[in-house]
Amino acid sequence: MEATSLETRMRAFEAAQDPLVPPGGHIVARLDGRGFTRLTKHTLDLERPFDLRFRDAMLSTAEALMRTGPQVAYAYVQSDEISLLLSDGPRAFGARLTKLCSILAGVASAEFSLRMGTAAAFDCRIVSFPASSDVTDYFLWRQSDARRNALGAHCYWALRGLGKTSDEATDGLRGLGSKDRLSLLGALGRNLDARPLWEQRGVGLCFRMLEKLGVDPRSGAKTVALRQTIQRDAELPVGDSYATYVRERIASGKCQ
Ligand SMILES: Nc1nc2c(ncn2[C@@H]2O[C@H](COP(=O)(O)OP(=O)(O)OP(=O)(O)O)[C@@H](O)[C@H]2O)c(=O)[nH]1
Ligand SMILES: [Mg+2]
Repeated sequence: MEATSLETRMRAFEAAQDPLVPPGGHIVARLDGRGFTRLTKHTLDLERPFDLRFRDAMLSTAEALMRTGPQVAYAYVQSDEISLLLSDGPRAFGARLTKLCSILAGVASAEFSLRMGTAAAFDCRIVSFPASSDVTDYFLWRQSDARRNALGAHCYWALRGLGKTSDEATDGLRGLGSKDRLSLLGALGRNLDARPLWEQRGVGLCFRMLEKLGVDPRSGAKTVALRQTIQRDAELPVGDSYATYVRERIASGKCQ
């Protein structure tokens, strides 16, 4: 077979399995650490249930993703997951879904592994939301997941601290709703309200333009250059205030 017809035939197979990001929607990418329960419990030596070095590695990973190529209007980090609202999602990497997903997962895996000094991997999924209100609901949903995870994790490690085995602690929490879990924590002398806000609310990241003052070396005139920095917000609002906060980022594509 001639080389060009072989290429045409092979390219057709590749193209048939290379879906495009749906046009016109609001694109969110969510990356999640693969097998991080094992990694955080057995491989790494971490504070439990929350660890600042782990959190900072996740935030650095989110920042690396924000600088990868696709424009990120807002990033949200909680536990081992990172959500990115892509403002040019339908266009990045020729809108090729597998290319977008694999590059984001690859960058996240590499950055986090370098930060923590051990091999770690992330998966990535892409969701296209038809309306901006769906995007707001999405981030409210992930934040409520952060709250539920934080409550569960504090209860679990409080029980472990009393000498319970992993199975006993898990069984002890099975079927307990949020109210019961809060009561349990209270009975064990722990107060979630005394913990840093980021544990229950996650951390938001967005781009901010900063003015950098300088001097033109030839004329000596004062100059102002704009520099793009990433702002981390570890004290996010909740409920309606968080919905407004997310809406502002969807509208402007950056911090307010
Ligand atoms: N010690 C510690 N563990 C953390 C921290 N943040 C997240 N984790 C753990 O990371 C794990 C994330 O869980 P999941 O993403 O649900 O589960 P997974 O094991 O990663 O499984 P898959 O995502 O399905 O591959 C949980 O076990 C959390 O307790 C932290 O700051 N400190
Ligand atoms: Mg995970």
